Amino acid sequence: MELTPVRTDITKLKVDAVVNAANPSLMGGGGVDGAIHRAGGPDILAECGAIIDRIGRCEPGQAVITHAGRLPARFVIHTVGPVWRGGGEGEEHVLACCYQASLQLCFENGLRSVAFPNISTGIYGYPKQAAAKTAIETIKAAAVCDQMEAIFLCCFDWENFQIYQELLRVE
Ligand code: AR6
Repeated sequence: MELTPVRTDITKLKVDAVVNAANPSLMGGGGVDGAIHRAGGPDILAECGAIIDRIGRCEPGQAVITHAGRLPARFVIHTVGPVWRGGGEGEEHVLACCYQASLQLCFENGLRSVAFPNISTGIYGYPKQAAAKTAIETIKAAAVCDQMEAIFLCCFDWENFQIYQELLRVE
C-alpha cells in the first residue's frame, strides 16, 4: 500500500473513493464538504438524506458511503471529524476513528484506492501537525490497508502538504 501526500483539490481525483469531512447532518456545508457537493451534484445529497432518514445523524468518528455523482471518483465516504476543543475531550480518538471507519468501508466495498482530506483541520480547528500525525499513524496501523493499492493524503493548502511530506520523510 502506498501512502502519498498530494497537493490538489480532492474533487479532481479519480480514485475509488474520496473522503468528505462532513458534519452530523450530512446536508453539506463549507470547506471540502461544500466543494464535494458542488462538484458532485445533487444525487450525493439525496443519498445522504436517505441515510440520515435511517440513522438520524452521523456521529463524530462514524463514516457512511454514497455514490459520487458527477465526481471522477466512484464513491464518497462521508465522515464527521471532531471539533477541536483544546485536545482534552477525546478529539484524537475521534479523529482516529474517522480514518479507521473510512478504511473499513473501503474494505467492505472492495475499494482499492482512497483519498483523504485533512479531516477537522479547517472549520473544526484541529491543529494541523497533530492531525497529520494521527492520520498517518492510524492509517499505517489499520490492518484493512492490506487490500488497498493507494491511499492519498489530499492537502488543499501548502502548509498541510509540507507537514505530511515532512512526517512521511522522517518515518
Ligand atoms: N479539496 C481538498 N481539501 C480541501 C478542499 C478541497 N476542495 N477544500 C478544503 N479542503 P474543512 P473540517 C481542506 O473545513 O475542519 C464543513 O462546513 C481544508 O483546507 O473542509 O473537518 C462541514 O460541513 C482543510 O485542510 O473540514 C463541517 O461543518 C481540510 O480540507 C465542517 O466544515 C478540512 O477542512 C468540517 O470541518
